Amino acid sequence: MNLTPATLICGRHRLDLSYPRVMGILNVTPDSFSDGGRHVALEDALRHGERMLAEGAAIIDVGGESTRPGADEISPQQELDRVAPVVEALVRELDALVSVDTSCPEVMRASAALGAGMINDVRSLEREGALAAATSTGLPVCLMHRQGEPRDMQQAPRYDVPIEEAVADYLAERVAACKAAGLRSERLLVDPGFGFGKTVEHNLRLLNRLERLAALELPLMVGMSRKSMIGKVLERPVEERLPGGLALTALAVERGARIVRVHDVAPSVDAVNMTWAVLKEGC
Ligand code: 9MG
Repeated sequence: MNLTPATLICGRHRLDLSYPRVMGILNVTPDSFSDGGRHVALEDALRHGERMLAEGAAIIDVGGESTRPGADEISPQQELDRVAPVVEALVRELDALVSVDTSCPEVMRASAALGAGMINDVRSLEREGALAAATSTGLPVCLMHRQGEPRDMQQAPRYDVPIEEAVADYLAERVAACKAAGLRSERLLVDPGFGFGKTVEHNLRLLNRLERLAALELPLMVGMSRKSMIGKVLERPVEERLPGGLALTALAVERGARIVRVHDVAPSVDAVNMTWAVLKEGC
């Protein structure tokens, strides 16, 4: 029986997940790996968010800390200074459903107060104070698997069990920790964390076995857009990874993903909708 909730309550917004949705990436980092920090200025960020919504994004994911391999951590205040004005403007001017990509308790609380509707934490609320902060916001939280920290995670990733088992076990553990802290499962999503402490082979196998995560009975989110797994398989630089990414998106949806986090919203919405049109006929 699939107990995955069809609707997430995201503050003022309801997010229907009875079909797959697209989350648009809005990096507000000066060193963002794929947009070169072009959206740091508030007006640029707002227009970029507006365009992604017009192209069919259901959620805008705003992040102020770069999580690309090798990136250094920044202070909570630096992160807040980057993220808060953008969250506020997207909510106030566009009434957008904003997800905040953060591991920082202060940023979670402040973003929720500004009207954000979701928390996306690549560290699965492991940072001190993050579990309590996320619980207090009342917002849904995406828990993501990773091995190591962005600074060193790609140095020599290895696992003692098949990657899909390692990821499923870790996520099950974090879900249990959230429930023990009072964060109900209706507010949780899970993400295998493609590229976070994984070799290309790990990433490919994980996508192949994505259905293993269905056992968690929570909405599944994935992010593969422009990542190096595409670059390495196809030998493409970052600006030529869209076709490879669309293929991965279609496969992820076929294997149960309900949110796909992407840079290129318009083609991804088409890929998701086309894949879903086929899958619906099998229901
Ligand atoms: C912030 N971020 C970068 N990559 C990501 C991914 O694959 N999933 C999630 N949830 N967040 C990500």
